Amino acid sequence: MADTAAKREIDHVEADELSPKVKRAKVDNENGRGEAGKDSESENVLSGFEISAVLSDSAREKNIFIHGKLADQEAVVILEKTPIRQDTLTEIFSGSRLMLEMRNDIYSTYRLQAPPHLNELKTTVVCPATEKHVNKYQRQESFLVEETLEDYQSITLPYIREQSFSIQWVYNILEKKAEAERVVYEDPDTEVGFVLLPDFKWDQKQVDDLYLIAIAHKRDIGSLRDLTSEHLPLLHNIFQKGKEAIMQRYNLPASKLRVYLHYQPSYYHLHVHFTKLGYEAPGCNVERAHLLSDVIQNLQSDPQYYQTRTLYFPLRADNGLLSKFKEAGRL
Ligand code: GTA
Repeated sequence: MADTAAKREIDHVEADELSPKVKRAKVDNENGRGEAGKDSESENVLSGFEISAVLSDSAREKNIFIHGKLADQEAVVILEKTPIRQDTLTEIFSGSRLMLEMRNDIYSTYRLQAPPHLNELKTTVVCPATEKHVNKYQRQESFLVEETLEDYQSITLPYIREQSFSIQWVYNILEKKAEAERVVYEDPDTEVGFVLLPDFKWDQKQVDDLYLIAIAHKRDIGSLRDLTSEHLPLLHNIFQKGKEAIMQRYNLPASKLRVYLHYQPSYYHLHVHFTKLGYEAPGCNVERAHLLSDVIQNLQSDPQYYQTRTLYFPLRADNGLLSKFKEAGRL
């Protein structure tokens, strides 16, 4: 029953409530063009991609992470099959080629070749990719780390000051040098303002896997650890206005959203993840995701909560920070 209700809701959102921009993107995609489709249509930058290794793949998630070289530069390419949209079903059934594989009693299986524009792969390219990118996407064992405040100051902080990923892409968004046309909502205030836009993991074709990020304009908050009660107005603002903007644009109420921060994040500039409840977004598990509503309450009851608590998080086997914890005898 719940599923049917959810599907109906998505139908409704799909058909009626997506913004003109998202609708246009859908139409463009249906015509074989994406929002950035002009580039990919005219030039296949991946035609010369030289594969050196498959970093990981998942039959269940239907994606593959590949390391290789693009014009002599290290690159990571991620290919991912996208969800099947309900509004494309009629065309899939009427416009595809169907090859019978087997028939037995009431059962039969086929290979269905959908029209090319309904058979696309979401493709993400990181180029030039650093060694850290290659490691990040490699399938590895994880270990849970226990970080006291002292560990944070003596191990984590020095490490992230030297080793964290560049956040140039974040500044490009805040300064409208990139993705400006994708912004869903902005509050320009320098203290409590933020930019809300689709995460680059979301292709925006269906709300089923909705994923947006809110990036704070304030530049001096690296992660959860830096938050104090002083930041409550900023957090309240992101929570409230982010939910309102998503309701307005995608007709998705707050009760359908999972709003959280990562600890540790990959990028040390305050940002909040907004994903659809029920969608198992990478990194939404309890050892990494901290619900924004809990963060707000914790800071309300103790202004220094995140500056004093022991925090737990997973690290992959060859993460440099994990080695630092091991060297310090903390693992
Ligand atoms: N709009 O340029 C960008 C951009 N970049 C570089 C990162 N993000 C961006 N969004 C826009 N434009 O949700 C997004 C990321 C992420 C958020 C940063 O910013 O998609 P975080 O600091 O907490 O870091 O959040 P996190 O969660 O580790 O990053 P990420 O990349 O999501 O990695 C988590 C895991 O997700 C990875 O280990 C991998 O298993 C998986 N993953 C990453 N990218 C993809 C992908 N394209 N497809 C499928 N799975 C992916």
